[in-house]
Amino acid sequence: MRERLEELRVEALAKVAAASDKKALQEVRVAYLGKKGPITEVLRGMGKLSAEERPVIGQVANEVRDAIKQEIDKKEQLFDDAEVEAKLAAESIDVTLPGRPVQRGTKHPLTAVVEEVEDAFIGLGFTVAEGPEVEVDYYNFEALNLPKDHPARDMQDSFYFTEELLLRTHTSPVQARTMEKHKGKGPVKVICPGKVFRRDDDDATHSHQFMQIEGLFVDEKVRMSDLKGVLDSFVKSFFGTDREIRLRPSYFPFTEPSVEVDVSCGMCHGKGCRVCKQTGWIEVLGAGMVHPRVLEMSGFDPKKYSGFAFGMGVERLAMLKYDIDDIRHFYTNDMRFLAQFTGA
Ligand code: 2U9
Repeated sequence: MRERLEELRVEALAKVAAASDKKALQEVRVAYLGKKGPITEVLRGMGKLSAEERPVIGQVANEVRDAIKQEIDKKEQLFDDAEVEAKLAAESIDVTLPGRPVQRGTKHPLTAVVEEVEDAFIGLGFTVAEGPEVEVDYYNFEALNLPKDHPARDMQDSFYFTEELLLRTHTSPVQARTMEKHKGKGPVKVICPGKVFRRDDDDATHSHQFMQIEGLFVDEKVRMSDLKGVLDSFVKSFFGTDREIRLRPSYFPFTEPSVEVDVSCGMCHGKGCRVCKQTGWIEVLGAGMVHPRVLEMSGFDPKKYSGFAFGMGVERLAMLKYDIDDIRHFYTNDMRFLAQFTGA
């Protein structure tokens, strides 16, 4: 019986050593240590042994059982440890991996241009004023000396909500509202940037929505030469100190006299090229002395006060400054276009 037990020990330990996973180990455990296993069988047959043999064989049987159990437990622990290790390795984070690059946004070129224009005028004592994009007929037209029968009020040219309500066609109503707030007392010195809307077919130079910056200075004894000095200073700050301006007579209902303002061509310096269409000059602004009726309608006495006003298209400024050939680039959000304006 002792030999049989030793054989079982060798056999079981060999199977433990050969077990490649926990399932195989459990099979060994059931086969050798289970109720129907060979060791239990030996222990059951002990009744047939003599009184001297019984404790000796009992002790050997217990030793063999304990040795097998110990080996199984030991190997099971190894499998458990390996399982935990594998899990930890699979879930580990490599903190040394470089981060994924984040694409940084840039200012929209129109925002950058508006801010640059604002800075130039703030330096000349202007403040920035804003107003509603949905405007009433009175501020958009009437207060600007555009009476009911004026062609600019044609339903075909503006986006109307009702007969009285429309998307503003220029930022001029903001100046009219600002003058009204000052209750007839100067000075008023503001620039008004913002979106404006006109019913137009979009093409390379026209957009049904675009941005304007307009300016207004009303005080006692404001003269045309003040206008010229302010615009010359702005043009030199925005386009460069080597640029000149010239004024040509024009017509706007809200200013009298009115002028178109040209800037000398930065490409050919007056010689004539494709940019200035061989003239040496590029039109950038409209301006003039505020019409006395416009002053009056917003509560200012035209005998005491005078003023100048000007207006410019932001897209046009940006197109000239950055040599952009199509206004639609500003509104189609092509990243290859936008990413060129890094603000540097
Ligand atoms: C008030 C009084 C006068 C604003 C002015 C212009 C001349 C002008 C255009 C330039 C290109 C608009 O973007 S554009 O199409 N603007 O030429 N705007 S004077 O005059 C005002 C405004 C408000 C109370």
